[in-house]
Amino acid sequence: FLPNRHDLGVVAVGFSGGQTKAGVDAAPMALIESGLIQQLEEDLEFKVTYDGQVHSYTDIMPKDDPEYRNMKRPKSVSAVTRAVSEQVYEHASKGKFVLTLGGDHSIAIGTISGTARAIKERLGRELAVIWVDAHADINTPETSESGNIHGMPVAFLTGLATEENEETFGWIREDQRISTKKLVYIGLRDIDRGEKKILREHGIKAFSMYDIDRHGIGRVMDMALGWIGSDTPIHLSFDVDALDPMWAPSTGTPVRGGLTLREGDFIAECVAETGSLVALDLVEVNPSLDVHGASDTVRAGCSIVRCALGDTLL
Ligand code: 6HN
Ligand code: MN
Ligand code: MN
Ligand code: MN
Repeated sequence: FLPNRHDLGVVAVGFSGGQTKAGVDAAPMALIESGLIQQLEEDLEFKVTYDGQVHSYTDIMPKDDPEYRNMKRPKSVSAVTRAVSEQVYEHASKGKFVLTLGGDHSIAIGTISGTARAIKERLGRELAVIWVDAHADINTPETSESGNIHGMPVAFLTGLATEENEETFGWIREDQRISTKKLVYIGLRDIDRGEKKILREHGIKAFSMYDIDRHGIGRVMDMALGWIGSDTPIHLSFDVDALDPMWAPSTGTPVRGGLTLREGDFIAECVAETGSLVALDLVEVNPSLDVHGASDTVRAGCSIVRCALGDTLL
């Protein structure tokens, strides 16, 4: 089922509307300017399909976008993620590996729905998702304390949150969703009360920072991949705030006590090693939040992408 190992589709999503801090939309350009795509082509010998633009989707975002069901900018996020879903599906349905550069984490509503649909159509298989993050991003509009949709993508993707209305995520169909049984979290350390209840009630597999300290990252990866099972297509959604702010300070919702740079790369390497990775998101890099220069965070992001694509495997 593997995508052609050397065909890579890149989608650059300059979108920040899933949260309230400006700047995360500048991440794709910062990552690309630091040489990421060139490295994938030259060092990893990928045949890259990239339209050469960072999409901002301004033409499809309504000017009037009031709060609805406690969600901030619901129509904009819905329209953008719907467009992203089509872009990702376009690549994935042709058997390409898909790399999406965000953008805030709300865009995963688009990326994962696009991959899930393509994998179902092409292979009749269910997609597994590894969500690496300090946060669970599984709030429903009702449990969310912030109203920011980047804290809700997993709820929409699993069907825990649903909507009738086309223009506020009603476009998400069954074949674009994922199962809570095929979802694994790594790196959690800041989970809202409502989210904790959801994780428990649905028996969702989660490896928190506690588990990483207790067992070590090597055993945690064995357990995470064991839960998914071999020969299952994997979408890796990597929020850079999973890393400790010491390594990745330029992000909108930093939480101390996170992964080391090396643990982040190791997670990506282990997923690469399975040979089952079909898509990767790198999100929440915010170059304008430069604590001591955003270059550390951009470099960390590039490194994770290269590791996930097999750069460091012999
Ligand atoms: N992210 N749980 C908080 C909320 O607002 O719902 C934080 C979400 C952070 C989202 O980092 O992708
Ligand atoms: Mn996130
Ligand atoms: Mn996060
Ligand atoms: Mn919180």
